[in-house]
Amino acid sequence: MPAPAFLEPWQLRAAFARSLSDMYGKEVPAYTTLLDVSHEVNADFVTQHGADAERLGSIARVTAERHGAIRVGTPTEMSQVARVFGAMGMRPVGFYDLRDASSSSVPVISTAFRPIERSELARNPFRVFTSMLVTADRRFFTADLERRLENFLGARTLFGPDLLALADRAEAEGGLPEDQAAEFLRLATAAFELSAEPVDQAWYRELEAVSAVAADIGGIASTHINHLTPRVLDIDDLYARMEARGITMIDAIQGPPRWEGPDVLLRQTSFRALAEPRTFRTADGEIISDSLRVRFGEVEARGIALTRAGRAAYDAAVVEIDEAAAAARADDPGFTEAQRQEIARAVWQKTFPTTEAALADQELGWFTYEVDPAGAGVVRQPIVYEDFLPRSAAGIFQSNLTSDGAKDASQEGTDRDADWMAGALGRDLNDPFDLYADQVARSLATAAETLGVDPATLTTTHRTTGATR
Ligand code: OOG
Ligand code: NI
Repeated sequence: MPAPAFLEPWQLRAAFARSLSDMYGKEVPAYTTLLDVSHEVNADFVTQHGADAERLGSIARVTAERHGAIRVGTPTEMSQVARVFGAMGMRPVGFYDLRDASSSSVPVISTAFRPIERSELARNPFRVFTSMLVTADRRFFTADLERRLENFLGARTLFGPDLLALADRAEAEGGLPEDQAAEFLRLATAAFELSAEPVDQAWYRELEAVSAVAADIGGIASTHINHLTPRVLDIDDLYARMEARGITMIDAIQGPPRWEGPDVLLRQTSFRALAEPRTFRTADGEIISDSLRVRFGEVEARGIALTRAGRAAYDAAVVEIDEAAAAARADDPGFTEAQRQEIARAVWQKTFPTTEAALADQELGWFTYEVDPAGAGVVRQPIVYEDFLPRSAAGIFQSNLTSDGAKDASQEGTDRDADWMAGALGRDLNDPFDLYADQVARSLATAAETLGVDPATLTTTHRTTGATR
């Protein structure tokens, strides 16, 4: 297919996801293994489950689907990232505070950039979890360290003027002509490449003693993609196949347990990437070779998006599982991950219904409705969860850190919330629940109009069927 002469935001987004994936595969060979195994898992799943396998996204979408993770230092850098992603139709969604979600020292707050329209998500759902340092938080940084960190971050340029000018143009004009698109994609990809510049050893180590994440962000003069995550249709199968290949995964799959009911939200797991060679400048100005272990491999399975009530039930279930597991561990030091999974499954069985129909009826999950082409009723379709989970994110950060760092719990944390993040971004921050609710309302309005009824009564007065169950 010839390259289009003008690339729309979704085409830039899809091309960027491919370009990052190619670059990351060269930098981190284990990622390529992960992609191979993911493809095998997905192909086998489709063979076994037929049309049902595509209930939460077409196989074309799932195969291309990735999320990336990046980390920046300042509100200025955050607002620049928002412009680069804005060019590709990716909007900031959700506010995550990982400072308290983690027992290790993770001094960041985050949002996710992603498409928000249903049609855009179907074209390419590429999303990037984006974290920024909270340098003012005294639990992590003294006033002196904050000042030096701010000086360091203020002196660097992550995104050059040419990249930002092309990004602004793409956003204003709804895309870019092909030559400018190619230049934009080249510069955007390069901005997330691992730099060969020597790292100031003393500075990096000083920050690392506080937090490995802080060192990764503020210890070097550039940024890089931290991981790129493919989506699989069966994460338990993937986990087993990776271990069988001799790749040691973290102890657990984060998020909901494997169980017999519908998959909800997000399940993720990861493995530690190998140490990557990096050069350092020592205090005497000598350049030495050493290595850093900050990047890792991650994979995920996505389930149905939960309503606020469903999410509250999920959050309560997580607490209950934690408490029960802690009690069991106290009684038996040999307590295993398999036993924890058993506890989790039992809690799940009493928290969530085992069918999509009940999840919809109890208003725990989000579903869209379309007029059934075969009759007068409506067909219910689950909405896939497009976002992240703070606790899983903290778990992923934590399980891949080289050390816990240091956190002074006696200090007061600095307040940061969604409004603050919107201010830093210089853009509206979308609420994920509002986006899902909006999708449902629009589907109901369209179906009701076709059938000539009131949208509020649609699901109660018309026979509702699931597409395949
Ligand atoms: C981000 C960790 C969070 C996820 O999938 O929850 C994340 C990071 O390591 O920068 O990517
Ligand atoms: Ni991730």
